[in-house]
Amino acid sequence: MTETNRLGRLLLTGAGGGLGKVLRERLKPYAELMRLSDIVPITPANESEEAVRCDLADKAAVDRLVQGCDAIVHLGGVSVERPFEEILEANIKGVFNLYEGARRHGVKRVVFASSNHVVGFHKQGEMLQTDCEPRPDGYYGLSKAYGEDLSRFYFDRYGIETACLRIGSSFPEPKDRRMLITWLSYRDLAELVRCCLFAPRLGHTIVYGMSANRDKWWDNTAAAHLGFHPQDSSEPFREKVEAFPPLDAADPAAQYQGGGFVKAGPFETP
Ligand code: NAI
Ligand code: 15L
Repeated sequence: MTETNRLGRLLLTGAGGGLGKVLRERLKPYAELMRLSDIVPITPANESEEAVRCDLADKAAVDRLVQGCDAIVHLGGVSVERPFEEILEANIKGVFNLYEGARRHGVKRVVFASSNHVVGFHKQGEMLQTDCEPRPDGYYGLSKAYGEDLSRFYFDRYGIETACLRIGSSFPEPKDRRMLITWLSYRDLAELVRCCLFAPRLGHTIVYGMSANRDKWWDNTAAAHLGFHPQDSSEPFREKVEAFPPLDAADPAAQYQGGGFVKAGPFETP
């Protein structure tokens, strides 16, 4: 990847989702053409966009999707805790299909939306480095841990560079006390992705996606080469969030970094 600030064709998976809609707009200046993909239909806004409807679990379709792209921002998949069978298709087979496509078509850089749920069973208040022990808090977190390991393999074996973004909570504003710590503003998200797309050397990097919040559980020192400097903070929302009573201290959602995800399921199968 050269030190330029504009790509040819950028593939954005999950373009119909919450963060996909945000990045579709905010990454526009950095690509001649955005290939927008999702399992739901998307309409291109103008000639700088093309839309490809595709199920990530469909290997042949993903292979065609990836062809001709210069870089990939991979957001597509199941984004919450769900039964294993759903996660398996969209997230585990999906990320494998994507990297196989990248290998076959010579795409050399991927930004992968991983998640804080890779480390969700660490205790709140613990300070985690990017190379800490993964402690996934469910099938969803496990699928993101798989994506992180898979991308490491594709870097070691095929030289495909990846940034794994362990995104905290990226929403218009933090919704609860936990999110005062895990919040990533949309502006900071877009800047983080931009840094990953254009860093002269990416290699295989894991980075936590959080704004410059007052309290922190995550240390991004090892990802300093990305040059990511968050501008926003959850502080302006503190009063509003803290007007609501805190969770009971015995609630696992108040004890572990993954919050409510740590008590989702089990999903009984008939
Ligand atoms: P979202 O659920 O709004 O978007 C995900 C998109 O993926 C949806 O548009 C959905 O239709 C698409 N999708 C689902 N299954 C698919 C399949 N089989 N084939 C193709 N597309 C499929 O989620 P959101 O919030 O936009 O998150 C984007 C990514 O970032 C996800 O990978 C999520 O796991 C990750 N993330 C998001 C966080 C957040 O705070 N928003 C936090 C941590 C990670
Ligand atoms: C995630 O990984 C989810 O995709 C998102 O919906 C939030 O729940 C977020 O983590 C979070 O932990 O707040």
